[in-house]
Amino acid sequence: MGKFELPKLPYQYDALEPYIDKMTMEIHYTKHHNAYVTNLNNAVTGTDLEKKSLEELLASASKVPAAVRNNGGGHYNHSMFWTLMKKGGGGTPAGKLADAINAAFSSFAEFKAKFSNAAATRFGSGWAWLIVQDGKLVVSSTPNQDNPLMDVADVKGTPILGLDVWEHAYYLKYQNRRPEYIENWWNVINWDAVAERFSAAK
Ligand code: MN3
Repeated sequence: MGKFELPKLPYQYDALEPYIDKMTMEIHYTKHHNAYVTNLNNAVTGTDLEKKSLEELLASASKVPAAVRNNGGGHYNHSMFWTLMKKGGGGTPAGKLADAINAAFSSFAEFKAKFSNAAATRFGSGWAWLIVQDGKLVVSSTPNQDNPLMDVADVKGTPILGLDVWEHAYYLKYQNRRPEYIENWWNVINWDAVAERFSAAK
């Protein structure tokens, strides 16, 4: 045991079928995310970094050991990712989030195209993001387990939506067809959760 813990998955492994298959969910959560938590704990336990919050560790990513940057990012990104999806999700956002998306990208369709392109064109492993930056919505992407909260990020801000495009997130079901995984993922987005993050970020 260490300071950081694997959060409870808010649904069953098969909840996001057929878009995200049960085996991928189970391995992704119990193996990949769990390993980030274990390795993060191993990297900070007994050091000064043990006193820092996860957000503080991410904000100083350029100064912490690579194991803290990689596994701290992995823990943060996946903890967020699970909450951004739900059974019966999808559709389009409403309210202030919808207004902000229309203001920033002209339309939901334009936003979806821009985000999907960021996810599809991230070379190798990484994430696509919708972030709040100085009160405005911006689409970006990061390599590996980096994220927009890190001081090393090219585009910084508060992430409110993120998509994991590591092969481990889709390869069992989609093999090399990352664009198909991305397109199907829009059917499981929990827009209420994204809207909550949006209002908290303002
Ligand atoms: Mn992953």
